[in-house]
Amino acid sequence: MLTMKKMIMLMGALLLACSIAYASAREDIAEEGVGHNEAGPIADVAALTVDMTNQQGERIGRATITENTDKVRIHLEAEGLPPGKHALHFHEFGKCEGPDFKSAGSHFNPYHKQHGFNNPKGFHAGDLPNIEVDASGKVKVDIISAVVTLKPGKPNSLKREGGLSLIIHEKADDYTTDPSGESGARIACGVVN
Ligand SMILES: [Cu+2]
Ligand SMILES: [Zn+2]
Repeated sequence: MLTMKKMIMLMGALLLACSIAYASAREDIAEEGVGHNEAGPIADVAALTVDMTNQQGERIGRATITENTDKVRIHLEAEGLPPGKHALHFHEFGKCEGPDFKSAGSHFNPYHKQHGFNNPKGFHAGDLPNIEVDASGKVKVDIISAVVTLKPGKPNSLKREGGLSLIIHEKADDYTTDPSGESGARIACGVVN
């Protein structure tokens, strides 16, 4: 039978283990600086609206970008997309010329990093988590990024001369392979400015 002293020590050890696990989970999120938003709406400071267009030039949805202190939220709603996981990135130029959208250039990369959250030399400021399109071809998602800003004049600002673009890809981002995570063709594009 456990003595009272042993019971107290055991409980203390359990509590400590729980708080360490909690802290490391929090660090994982904070380190990445990018993720899906589960914390509810964020106050709108300065909003940007991005109309998303498919390879045929049809408007398929809209993204609304807002900022609260140090985090940017991207609220994306679109339809007519292939079901499944798709990469989503900010690309460096504000030009969406279909059908290949090559005009958008490479990933937005003001700090000269390599691509991918899991790349030791990563990641691009334009890298974002994959989105999941449902069986009906729709997506409605909130994504948080702490590595871009709407404040003008900063190297990582989404508000810049000539703008930049938001792109949805054919495939999921593997979060590792430089320069674009093996995410395939660019299937939708929207000018951010
Ligand atoms: Cu991309
Ligand atoms: Zn990238």
